[in-house]
Order: sequence, then structure tokens, then C-alpha cells
Amino acid sequence: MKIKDIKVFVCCPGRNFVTVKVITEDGTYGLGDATLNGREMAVVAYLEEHIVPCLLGRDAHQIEDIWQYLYKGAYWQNGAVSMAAIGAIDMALWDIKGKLANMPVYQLLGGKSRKGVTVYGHANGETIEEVLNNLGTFIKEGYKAVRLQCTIPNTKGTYGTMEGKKNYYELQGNRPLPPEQVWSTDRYMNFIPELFKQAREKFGYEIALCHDVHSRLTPIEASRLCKLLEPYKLLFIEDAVTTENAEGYKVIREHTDTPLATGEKFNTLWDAKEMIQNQWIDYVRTAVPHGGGLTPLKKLADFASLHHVRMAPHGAPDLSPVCVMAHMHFNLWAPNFGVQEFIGFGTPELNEVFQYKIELKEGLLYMDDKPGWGIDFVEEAAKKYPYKRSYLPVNRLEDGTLWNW
Ligand code: EZ4
Ligand code: CO
Repeated sequence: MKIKDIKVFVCCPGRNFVTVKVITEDGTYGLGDATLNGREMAVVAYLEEHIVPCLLGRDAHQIEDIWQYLYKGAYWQNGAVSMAAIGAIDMALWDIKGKLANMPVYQLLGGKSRKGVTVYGHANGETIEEVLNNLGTFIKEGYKAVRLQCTIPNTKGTYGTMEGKKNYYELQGNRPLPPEQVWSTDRYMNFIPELFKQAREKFGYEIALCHDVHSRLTPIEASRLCKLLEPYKLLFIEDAVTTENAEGYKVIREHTDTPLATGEKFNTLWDAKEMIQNQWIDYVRTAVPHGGGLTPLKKLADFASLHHVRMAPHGAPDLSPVCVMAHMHFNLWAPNFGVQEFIGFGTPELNEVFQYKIELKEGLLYMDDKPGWGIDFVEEAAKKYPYKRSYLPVNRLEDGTLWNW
């Protein structure tokens, strides 16, 4: 089944998404997500200039060989841009294989390991009261797990909160230059335990709670925070420290039993290997597109399962609905799946461009059984929402020092 054409679309239905469509000689097509927040056009160039010419005429069925060819054949392995590009092609090929086999992709992986996908929602707020109100709403809606992020008092803009915006797409899709935020470790450390204390006082221990530090602490600071949070029994603390130095996680591990999650920026199995094999972490956050596709992600899941590490794929709004659906299949299969980050059902603009069906019942996500990923991309609708350059914020200490994103 020869690859006849590959198209790359960039659209901004609220925020930017890069979507790849691989079309075979019989007209079957598959979709992949190539979105890399704030660096979208670099992936587009990588795909159009360097990948597409190598794939035309190849057999779309040879997913493993095409992955090896793009990864090893590039000579320049790894890197966020190249792995996002390879990941999108790999996703599209699995979509095609599912369609040709007339099966949902999870069947090709070995079938379902569970009835639905447990998700965690985002309760954000400018104050503890606002976060707790939002948490109460999630609990009423049946969510089993929720992430809490709160603006730190006396700081200007806290990453992971909504900055007064209505939705994530509005927040992330309109930053023509990187906004600057200010970080104070002391203010943060003195505030976050209170957020979780009040959450437990108000809602008890039935609901699973987690929190994303966004790599803003040093290992010993992170150890202290995780110890302070021990009484509130978190599901996990995410990105307590930056992942470049894996041994930072060893330091935290030696001090606390608060579970640790990381890996949304991992691009390969090798980025995760040391932390997993040493059992320094509990959850791997790598998303199918950023990790180079389903082909390497299933290897990562199997490797993690040998070490009692579970999968909790990144599910921020900068991962397109194509990724949301790919994660449904991956999570339904992965025996060591833990929990999926989920930011909701999107805006009307988003749902005009991406057509798919998911449903939340008692905190679990379900989808219809359709061949492939079960999602369509409406090219005509996408044309209405052209690309708009937009950046993630940068982050400085109070004295002006550039700090971890
Ligand atoms: O910073 O998706 O867990 N979610 C996150 C996100 C990421 C963005 C990066 O593009 O950390 O908010
Ligand atoms: Co994160």
C-alpha cells in the first residue's frame, strides 16, 4: 500500500495545531499530530523539506521500518522538533493500518486492558477559594482525579493558572511574543501546602489530587515541598525539578514518599531510561507525538511496566484532538496505564476542525469503536483559522534572572 501524498496543515482554532495527513494509493488516509507549542513552523519545515520526499512511494504498512528509517536515517537523532515530526508520521501510519484492518488501533496493540480511561481535570484559580470551588465542580461531575494550580500571592502571573482567561485555548493562542512571569521559590513553598491542606479539609481523601511544579525547584527544594505535602497524600507531584539531570529525581526520592511524575518533554526512551530503571519516578508523562509516535511509546510503556512505573501521558491544550484520540487507544491498551491529563471537550472552533467523539462517565473517558484513531480533520474548516505566532511564557526570578521555563 504505497504512500501517495503527505499534507501538513497549520491552523489556529483557538491555538496552533500542526496536523499531518498521510494518503495512500487507494485513498485511505491517516492523521498525526505534529504540534510543538511555540515552535510549530520548525516542525512543518522538518516535515515538508526533509521527511515527505523520503516517504513518497514507500509501503505505508512498514511502520517499524519507516520509524527506524526516519530516526536512525537522519543521523541527527533525538530533539523535540525532529521527534515531533517523526511522531506525527508514525501516528498517521497507525491510523492507516487501523483503517485498512478495519479495527481501532487499540486492537492492533493487543486489545483493551480496561473499560475506560481515568482522567484528571485542571482546577485553577487566582485564589485558594476559587481553586476549591472549581475542584468542587469537578467532583460533582464525577472526576476521580484533579490537578490543583493556584496563583501565588504577590507574584505577577503564575504558570499553569488561567491569568483570568476564559479557556486554555484563548490563553495559549494569543501570545505574539513570550510574556514574562516572575518566580519566587519562597513565596511558592510557603503557599502550596496551604492549598492542599484546605482541599483535604473541605473534600476529604476520596478525590485524587496532583500538582505540576513546572520544573521550578532545585532537588532539595523539591524534596522539602514533597515532604510538606505528604500529609495530603497526592497522586503525584509533576516536574518537581527539570529532567536534564535525572539524578535530581534520586535526591527527591531519598527524602519523600510523595509519588513523582515527569517526562512531558522526553523525546525518546533513552531520556526516560535512567529514571525508570532506578525507580526514581512513578509516572511517565511522555505524549505519543512528542515521544516520536506510538511505535516508541509502546516500547516505553513495556519498559516502564518492568519497573513498576505507570504511564500518565501529557494532555495539555497544545496537544491536538488527534493526540487525545491516540492517547485513548494507547491508554486503553497499556497494562501499566495510570491516569490521563484531560482539559475538557474543547471550543466550538476546535470541534469544527477536528471531528471525534469522546464521553466522560464517572471520571472515565470512553469513545466509539471506529477503525484507526477514530478522528477526522475538516480541511475547509481549518482554512478559516490561519496560523498565529504564539509563544509560551518565560520566567524570571525577582532579581531578573531567567529561570526554568
Ligand atoms: O507546560 O503543554 O502538564 N502540563 C503542562 C503544560 C505544558 C505545556 C507546554 O507546551 O505542563 O502546561
Ligand atoms: Co506538565
